[in-house]
Amino acid sequence: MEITSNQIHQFQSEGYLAIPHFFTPQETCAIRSEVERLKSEGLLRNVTTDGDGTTHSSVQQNLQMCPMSPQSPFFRALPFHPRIVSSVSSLIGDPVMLHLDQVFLKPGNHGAGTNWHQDNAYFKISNPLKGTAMWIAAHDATSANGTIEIIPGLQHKQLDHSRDPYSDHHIRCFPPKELAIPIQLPAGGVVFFSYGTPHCTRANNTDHERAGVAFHFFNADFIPETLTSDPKPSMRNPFLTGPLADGGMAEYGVDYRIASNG
Ligand SMILES: O=C(O)CCC(=O)C(=O)O
Repeated sequence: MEITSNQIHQFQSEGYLAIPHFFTPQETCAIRSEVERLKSEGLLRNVTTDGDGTTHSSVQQNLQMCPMSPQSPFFRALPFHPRIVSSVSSLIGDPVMLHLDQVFLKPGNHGAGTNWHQDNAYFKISNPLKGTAMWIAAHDATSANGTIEIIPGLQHKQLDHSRDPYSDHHIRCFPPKELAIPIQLPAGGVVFFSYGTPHCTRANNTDHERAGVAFHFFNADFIPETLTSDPKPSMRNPFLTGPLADGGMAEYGVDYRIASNG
């Protein structure tokens, strides 16, 4: 799968690109199974609060694990998948560096959303189009079960953020919601959206759980402030492309490019 020049143009002008059948059914099943394993081992935690930013809700649940990679060889290896590497490289340019991996799971009936925000309010890179999230629908993601929504065209507008009182650590902003587009995806579909693109997810009011797995990547010529100010550089930021790309050998002692090709 090659990202076309029209798709690159859409990402740059509108700040997002949805690809409904990015992963094969077998790959999708493996992603969902690994999310299930992490959940069943109690590794996801509820970040939803009752409106004071600290008291965890006993009813609403937004179950997050960030990062997954230290406890998941599968999610450590996944970003080295050649289809991911080539797509991200086309969208943000080389050298690509892996930034973060996480999962948000919304249980059926009481799954809470993640409020509006721009990732660049956290990461602060100088050109928000030089970083992208890749949000993977682990289950079919629909308006009914609270799929991700984005606002196109605002990727260069820096919105004001404040602490989200309905999360124990997130921040939120208040973009013009009438411009929002819900990104409905079959399981295994992905949406790439830039670090500047406002996005949120909604409550899951269906009977079935829904999870989104998110990876973030940046062009290493645009290092996020959160990483440059870290006195101990993270061991989780391998290069995916460029002269220093070694499949994660320097960080993990394993070359995941071989594993991904199998
Ligand atoms: O899936 C979610 O609830 C939020 C995802 C998100 O905010 C992100 O990937 O940046």
